[in-house]
Amino acid sequence: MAVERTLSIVKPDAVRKNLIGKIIARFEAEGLRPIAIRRSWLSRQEAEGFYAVHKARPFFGELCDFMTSGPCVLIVLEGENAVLRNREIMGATNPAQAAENTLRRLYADSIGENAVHGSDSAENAAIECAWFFRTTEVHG
Ligand code: IDP
Ligand code: MG
Repeated sequence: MAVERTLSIVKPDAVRKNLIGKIIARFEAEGLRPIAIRRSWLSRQEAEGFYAVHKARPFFGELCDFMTSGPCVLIVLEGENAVLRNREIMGATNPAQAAENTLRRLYADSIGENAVHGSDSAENAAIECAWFFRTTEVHG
């Protein structure tokens, strides 16, 4: 297995519920190392660019409204198999279908407001980390 990097976001719903520390502690407990962190209130342009792949989906407007509804926390995670590990820790997109003890099962309210983001491939992880962080801000 290879050491990878992936982008995690503690979404605005989880920030509002004061869950930043719990979520980061979970990543650390699972062996994923936060190597860059920034609390940020995304602009419309940042949210729409980040989710551009979903532009044609019916929920795109709702998703961008939600992601700009308050501050979030942007995190680059590093570790063995980090992309897949983070997806396993997050659980399914819809919290009703997420496995026991996953972050979304524990903390999410709905398929839209689902507590965390995680890159879905190594290729997208590189693009997403670069969308929010300069290389000089990421220190493994
Ligand atoms: P993922 O976050 O598990 O990778 P994606 O399919 O990439 O799921 O969708 C991106 C985000 O868009 C989801 O995390 C969720 O916030 C939102 N989303 C996905 N499907 C729906 C939906 O059917 N209704 C409303 N929002 C949705
Ligand atoms: Mg996705």
